[in-house]
Amino acid sequence: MAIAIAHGKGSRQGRSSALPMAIAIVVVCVLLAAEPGSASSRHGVRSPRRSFGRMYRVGDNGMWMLGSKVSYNKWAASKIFRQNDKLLFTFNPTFHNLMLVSAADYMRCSPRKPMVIYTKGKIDFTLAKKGTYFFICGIPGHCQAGMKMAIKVL
Ligand SMILES: [Cu+2]
Repeated sequence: MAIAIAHGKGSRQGRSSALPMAIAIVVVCVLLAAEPGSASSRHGVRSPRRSFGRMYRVGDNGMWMLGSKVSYNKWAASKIFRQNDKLLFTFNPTFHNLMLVSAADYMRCSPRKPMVIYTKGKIDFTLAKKGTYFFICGIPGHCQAGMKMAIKVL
C-alpha cells in the first residue's frame, strides 16, 4: 500500500519527495498497527468518554465455576461497571450453565424462571442497561455454593 501511494505522489512531485513520503507512510502504518495492543487498553481505562465498553473476565480469569478462588461478588465489588461493558464467562457446559434471573430468584437461588439461560461454555454478555443484573448457575446446589453474582451497572 505504501509503495503504491508513494509512486503516485512521486510522479507529480518528483523523485526527491517520494522516498521521505514513503517512509512517512510506513511509519504511520506501523503506528496504526501498534494501536490496538498498547494504546486502547491504556486509554480505555482512563478516558472519561468511552464509546466502547470494556471487557471483564468474571473473577479476572473468566472462569464461571465451583470453588472459584475469589467470591464473584467480591470480585464484582472491586469493579465499576458501566453501560456497554461486557462480561466474559467461560465454563464447562457439561457441569454448569449461566442464568440471568430476577432479584428474588437470585436471593433464593431459584433456577425455575430464568429470564435467559446460557448453555454454551463461552458467553460474552453485554451489560446493555443501567441497573443490576443477577446471574446464577442453575445446576442444583451451585448457586448456594457460590455461583451467583450481582452486577450493578452505572
Ligand atoms: Cu454450576
